[in-house]
Amino acid sequence: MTEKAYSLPELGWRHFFQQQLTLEELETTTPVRVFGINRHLIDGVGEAGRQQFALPHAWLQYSVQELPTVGDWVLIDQEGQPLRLLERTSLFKRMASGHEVRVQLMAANVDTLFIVSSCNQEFSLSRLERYLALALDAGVEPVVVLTKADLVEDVEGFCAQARTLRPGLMIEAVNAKETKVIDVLRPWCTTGQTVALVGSSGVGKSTLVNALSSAAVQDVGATRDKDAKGRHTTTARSLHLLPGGGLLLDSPGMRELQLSDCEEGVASLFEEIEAVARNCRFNDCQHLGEAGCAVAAAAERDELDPRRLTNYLKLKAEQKRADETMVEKRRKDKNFGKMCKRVMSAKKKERE
Ligand SMILES: Nc1nc2c(ncn2[C@@H]2O[C@H](COP(=O)(O)OP(=O)(O)OP(=O)(O)O)[C@@H](O)[C@H]2O)c(=O)[nH]1
Ligand SMILES: [Mg+2]
Ligand SMILES: [Zn+2]
Repeated sequence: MTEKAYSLPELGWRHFFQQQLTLEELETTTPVRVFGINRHLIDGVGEAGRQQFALPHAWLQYSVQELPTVGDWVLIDQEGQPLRLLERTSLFKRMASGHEVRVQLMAANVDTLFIVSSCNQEFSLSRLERYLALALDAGVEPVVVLTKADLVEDVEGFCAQARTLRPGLMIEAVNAKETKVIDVLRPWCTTGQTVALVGSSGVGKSTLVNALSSAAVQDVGATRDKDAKGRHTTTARSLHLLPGGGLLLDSPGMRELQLSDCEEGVASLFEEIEAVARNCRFNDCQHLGEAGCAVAAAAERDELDPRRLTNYLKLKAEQKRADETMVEKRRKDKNFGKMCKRVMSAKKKERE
């Protein structure tokens, strides 16, 4: 088996991360990029190849946001123990599904998000806006990839509509089944660049992933004989090195990301509405019929696009619901904590 080593820049290392290291850390630590996580076991790749390590016990007390996720950079000391997590350039998070209300980290240090949609009835400006808000909130450059361009006459019509969503928005119409698609997307998949994809079911995400990865997808874990012992602990590795030099992040759930806590993304995407809203009489105006609402007045004068305004209000309402559930959850947790303390101290008194 061939042994292929990767340089740090090939793994996505750059000045932003380097400058976070102290002089001592520069000498005594090595950075490792997180390729996959399986419970408390981290699967990383650094200059020395693949490296597996467990989360230090002390880290289990950290908040979710302080723990490593796929795409993160972790500093490893000379004993191979993780020392600390480096600050991220971008972060995708979502509300975990199910009864539990908590934030879940999806991916870190992604450079480009391919927002995949098709040139057919699936195409929806409001859905694209939802994903754009997500990308902007995470701090990631969005690129709209319109698949199935081979199946329609009026491709330009779809592109023109998408172009209205945000000034300077990158849009590429493709046939995802053609190998040529790689050339169109390559500018975002150069050495050290990390890309991820989102989009509805059936739009061609897997087709694109396959095209980008081609047959020659580099599975770093399997290429190192030296680390063969680690191979039996199969982890769901979800960062892949692409043959063209970039990295593709394909962790479970990432492709169907739901909007969670991304108020800033919504605000940034709907700048024209936010600008008007600053003139509402009340600071906390919901723009739902309050007196002195500048947004309603502007809509009345036809100064705001009705579809965008509707979608803006819808996304804001979703944010608010998510926030309220979080607040409610925190309140319950607090009460539960207090109750536990009461029970414990009562028991202690009993024993005394
Ligand atoms: N003609 C044409 N067909 C496409 C194109 N992109 C995808 N398809 C087809 O559309 C179908 C769905 O593509 P997938 O790649 O499985 O879609 P997906 O986004 O991964 O779907 P989920 O896994 O369900 O989320 C497949 O039959 C593809 O061959 C395209 O650009 N042109
Ligand atoms: Mg798929
Ligand atoms: Zn208002």
